[in-house]
Amino acid sequence: MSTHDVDGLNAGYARALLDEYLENPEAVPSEWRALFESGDSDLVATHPGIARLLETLPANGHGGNGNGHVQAPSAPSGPSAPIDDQLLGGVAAAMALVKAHRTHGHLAAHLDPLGADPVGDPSLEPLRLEPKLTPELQARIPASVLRVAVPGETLAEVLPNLAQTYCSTIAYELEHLSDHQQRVWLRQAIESGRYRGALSVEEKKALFRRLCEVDGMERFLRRRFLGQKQFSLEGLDAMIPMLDETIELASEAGAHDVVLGMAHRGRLNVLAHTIGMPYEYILREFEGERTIDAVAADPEGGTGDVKYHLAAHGTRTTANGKVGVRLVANPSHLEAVDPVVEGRTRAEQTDRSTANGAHDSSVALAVLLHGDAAFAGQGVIAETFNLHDLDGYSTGGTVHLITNNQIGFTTDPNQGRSTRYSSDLAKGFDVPIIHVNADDPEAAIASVRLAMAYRRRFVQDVVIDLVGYRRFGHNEQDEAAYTQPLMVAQINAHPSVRELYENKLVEEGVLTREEAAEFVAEVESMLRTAHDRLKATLGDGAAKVEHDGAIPRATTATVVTAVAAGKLAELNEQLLRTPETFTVHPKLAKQLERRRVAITEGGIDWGQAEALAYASLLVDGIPIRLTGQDSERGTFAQRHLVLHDVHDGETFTPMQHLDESAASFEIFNSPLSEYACVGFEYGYSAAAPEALVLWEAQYGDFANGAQIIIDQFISSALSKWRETSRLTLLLPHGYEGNGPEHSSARLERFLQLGAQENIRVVNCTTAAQYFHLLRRQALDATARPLVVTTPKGLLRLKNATSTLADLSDGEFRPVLDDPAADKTATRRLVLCAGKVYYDLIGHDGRSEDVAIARVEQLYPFPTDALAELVASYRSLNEVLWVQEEPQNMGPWRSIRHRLEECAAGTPLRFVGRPWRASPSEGYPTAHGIEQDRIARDALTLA
Ligand SMILES: Cc1ncc(C[n+]2csc(CCOP(=O)(O)OP(=O)(O)O)c2C)c(N)n1
Repeated sequence: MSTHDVDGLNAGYARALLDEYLENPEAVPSEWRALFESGDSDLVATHPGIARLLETLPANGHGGNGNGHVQAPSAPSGPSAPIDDQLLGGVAAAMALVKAHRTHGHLAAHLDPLGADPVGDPSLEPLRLEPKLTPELQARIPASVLRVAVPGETLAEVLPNLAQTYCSTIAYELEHLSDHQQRVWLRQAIESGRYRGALSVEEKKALFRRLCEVDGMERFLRRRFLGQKQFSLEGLDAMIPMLDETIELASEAGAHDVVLGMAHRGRLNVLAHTIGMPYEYILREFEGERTIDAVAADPEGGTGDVKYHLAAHGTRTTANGKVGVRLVANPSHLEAVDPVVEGRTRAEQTDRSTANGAHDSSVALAVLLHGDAAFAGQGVIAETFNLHDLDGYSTGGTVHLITNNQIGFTTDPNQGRSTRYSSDLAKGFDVPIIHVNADDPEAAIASVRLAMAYRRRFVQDVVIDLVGYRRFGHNEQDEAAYTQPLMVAQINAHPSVRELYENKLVEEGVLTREEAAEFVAEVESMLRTAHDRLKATLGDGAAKVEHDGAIPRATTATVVTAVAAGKLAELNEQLLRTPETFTVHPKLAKQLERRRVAITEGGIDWGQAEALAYASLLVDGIPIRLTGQDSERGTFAQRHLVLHDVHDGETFTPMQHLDESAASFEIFNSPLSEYACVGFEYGYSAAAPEALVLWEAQYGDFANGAQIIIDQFISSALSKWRETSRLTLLLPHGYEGNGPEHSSARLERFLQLGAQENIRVVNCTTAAQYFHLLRRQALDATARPLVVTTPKGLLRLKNATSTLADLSDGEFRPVLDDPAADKTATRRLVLCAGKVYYDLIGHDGRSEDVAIARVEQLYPFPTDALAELVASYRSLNEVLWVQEEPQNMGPWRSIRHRLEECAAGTPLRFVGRPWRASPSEGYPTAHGIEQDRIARDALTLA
């Protein structure tokens, strides 16, 4: 062996070891580790010392064979054979081959039940490597140098096992994970086969029985209710036993709740078999007997929703006790429910009796079932993934199951995504992906076992891509062959998942054909009996669903929102307290100091009123959660509920250190998302009805990024699902010359959505009003979402500040009269809402005899209070509605009929910006001119 050759060996074998070392130092033998750690690794790799070391390698793998060579580090063990160039080169190639299986094995895996050939990859082919890994060479390469956990003494023995592990009906993508511990753990778990262990005979029979139920129900419904939509699961039947296994393992890991989110596909099967809803209940829906439908025409009634959107809750008995399983109500908008499920799960996991909301992710598990087209297409998926490892949002690892039927409605994958797999997005979030062929239910169970073990070990999300097909059209009224004729022909000739599994079990001798037929018949008979029983009670009111379908109304009990002055002063002091060693930024310290003075001298501003509202609620045992972009400080540097030590950056949240705090205060800066973030808070608030949950927009108009959540959950959930919450949206709003995107919170959108007292919409003008509003929102026995526009310039406007007495007396007032008006002399009454009020009262063009009153609550509209206010003016010629927003925006078009009612015949006129396609001027000067015109028009009597 020439020196040159030895150097060649250095570059191959030693470099492979170095690669391994760099990725996972523990995986490399200690002698080599010591060598690599003796200096800079890169240098060591090319250091002539390595060449010299390698020169001392034994002539055979065991070393010390009497030829005088010294035992060298990591001498490969294995069958005796003279070390030669070919073998050493072969070791490097073998390592590359192992790595290729781990990285690209999925490309050669048999994942498609319809039999599409895997594309494969040259790196997986031993004869295409350099040197060629011929069978002879493979037989000479000892397995021990390859660091694999599959069985085999040599590469020749290892390779089939490696291929079986990585390229069969289950495949993995994990090499993109940035955490080497996770990679090593997953490789070990996968290659050892511990999660793919064969099922026992009993387990196999139970799995078969479950598939009979899944398949039996689908076929029964199709036969009996021809053409009714059921969004068949057929082709992905394994999903149900996978959920069984998930729930079982969640319970084993300590969960007492599983929260499920999914779209239409297979939902009826989930209701029956995962939630445990009796067949009768589902069959009743098909018979069209749901009470809520019957009352939809009633003005007091909700609209209800289609059967494959409704929420359900059940209790499952597992080996480790009972587990609550909740299927969250969702709209048609695919994947919109994902962040809602996360928020709900987070609420289940949070102990709101502790000061900062102690979070224990082991007690509940979120499971999201995704469609393959939706997973690749809907942006909310990415937004939701981005929440998964954040302090304020983590739920300890969500199990994502892509129910991949290789089609989206009629759209093929090559039209629906630019990536190879539907799951590819998840790679960017450091999430492992397991692909599994849905025709192999045992592999499907194995994928869940691995996924749940990973989640338990690393508290991280995991994705299972269950690849199957869709036996029928998008729904049962749909002809799939119009658009996918070849696929449909193939599917028609393809046995069902149950049939295939039956064949397998019969072949294995686990089951006889007779037993199998018995199972199938039993399921059929169960369904038939349930349907017959139901038919006997149809039309019998007593058997109907438990509620009458009417929307739960608001109660009329008044809420005390005032807080004793002494108590507020005390809380104010506590909020100004920081640990002795803590140094607040000196400029901020001065601002906070002013809050002390404001208590005695007046000048309580927005931020202080808000803080006092929160503190007073916390000591009364009301938990609070506030999130939004930069909300800890506040976009306009008005809040400062989280302080930062100027010396070490440590944070301190005085709100979490109140003397008598009886509930949690959670506050988090959110990621830059509206859709998922609002969805999350909606979910949290729906699951925590006792808590005040607030989401703040950076500027109000950005809330339209969450429009789907606003439309489909916040405003309509009560009518559709009888679901509501106290979710409060804080939306900065006000025309201050900052252009079209920072002026309007699009109040018109929320007001258009207001009906049947589903939400509350407020645009209030003083710190005290805000204080009372927040307290009312938390304490009102009737929970409803609140949309409140919050100010910008007003945050510091002296006129908008309040005194301690304003907080310790009174309540939130939906209308505010002009305190200085002469009720007899006033000829024009200007009504307005929000910040424009201050532009008007301070304006030099104001004529005498013009009074200015405010409508602080816009929905439900305070008709009685405003009518009374208007009537108190005895000489009115006209009533004006003045708004900053263009005429086609803002409140005008939603409240005009109410204003007319209140004006009771006095002429009503609009003053504001004209109809506009964009909310406001882009130029500050133009803004100033328009603002002035509006004020003059409103205030100048002709
Ligand atoms: C946001 C949204 N856009 C469009 C639709 C209409 N739609 C309903 S199902 C569907 C196809 C979904 O395909 P996939 O995610 O693969 O689920 P599958 O129905 O195949 O199970 C479409 C486009 C919708 N429901 N939601």
